[in-house]
Amino acid sequence: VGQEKINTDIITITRFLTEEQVKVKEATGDFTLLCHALQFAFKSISYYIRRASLINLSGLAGSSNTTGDEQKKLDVIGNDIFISAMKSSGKVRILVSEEEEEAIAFDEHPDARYAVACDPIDGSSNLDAGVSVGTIFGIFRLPEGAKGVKEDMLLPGTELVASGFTMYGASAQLVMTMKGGGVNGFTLDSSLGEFILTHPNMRIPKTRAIYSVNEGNSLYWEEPVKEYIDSLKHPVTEGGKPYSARYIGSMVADAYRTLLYGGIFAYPADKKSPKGKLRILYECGPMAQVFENAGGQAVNSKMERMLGVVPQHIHDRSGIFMGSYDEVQKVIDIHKKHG
Ligand code: AHM
Ligand code: MG
Repeated sequence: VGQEKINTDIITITRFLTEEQVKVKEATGDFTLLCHALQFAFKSISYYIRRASLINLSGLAGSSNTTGDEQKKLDVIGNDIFISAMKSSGKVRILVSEEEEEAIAFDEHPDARYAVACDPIDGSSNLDAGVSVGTIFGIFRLPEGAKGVKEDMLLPGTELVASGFTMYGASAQLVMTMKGGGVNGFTLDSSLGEFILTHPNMRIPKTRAIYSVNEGNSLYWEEPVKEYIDSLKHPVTEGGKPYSARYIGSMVADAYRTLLYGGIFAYPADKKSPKGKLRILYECGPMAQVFENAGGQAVNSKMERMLGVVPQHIHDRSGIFMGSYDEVQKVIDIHKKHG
């Protein structure tokens, strides 16, 4: 009586990946090593985010990145951590980061077979307020003979061998999926310094009355988007309740909640930003793979499958609607009606 049952058979991410690797006959261990480097980057970034206000890491770095976004000190640190981790893994041929205009080719590893796309700290406008931010990543395997140039990365999300994100919230949560596989969630136990499998085989609920969108942009929305969001707020069925709005403004945090609770997250293309805001390679694509593999859907503003979209350049943008299967279906149906 009163004795707690202690789990002494913990599944760390290292154990998880090792067990996955033996299932794949031709596996060389390269992918597993790459993932080790990835999770180390997540731990380091998490560490600096938690200490930011104590060690003067809040605020701007005094520069702006390629897209003119002002860079925060932590954006710079997160980017540097990520680049070193990928480089030192020896398994990455080329890396695209939101913070770098050009792709970074690791010519010192000419035989490395992987290409990685990342947003090292997504949602950085939330950083100084201590609100959750995250890292998003997507991993491609390069075809034989790839030269390690940025054009190698202009691939649709269907080519992603793995992707996911880490949310730096009350705890660090790593969500990861592999091509054709399920979605698994790990929580960083900071005293052990290990990501522990806490959310095996995550499935997104089929429906849920929650929507997540920056409604301040509604002036610029196209008709079908306006009609869709209106329909959520003014249910036509008798006794129907309007949806709840939840918008953090950190894609990773909004996505994580949507994955767990269900609902829809949208950042539509609009009259002001006809290509949308979020990036295909390291925001929309990886998220779409996670949501599809968890049983949800993800489409762009033309209602095309997000994973099928091929970026025209490495920082190309897209509108996105992603979430519960049935919630995204409603968006698709309304758009179809408009023709
Ligand atoms: P960032 O990569 O510069 O941080 O911008 C991406 C973020 C997403 O996390 C979030 O979904 C979106 O921008 C919020 O944009 P807005 O402030 O326009 O609502
Ligand atoms: Mg971003």
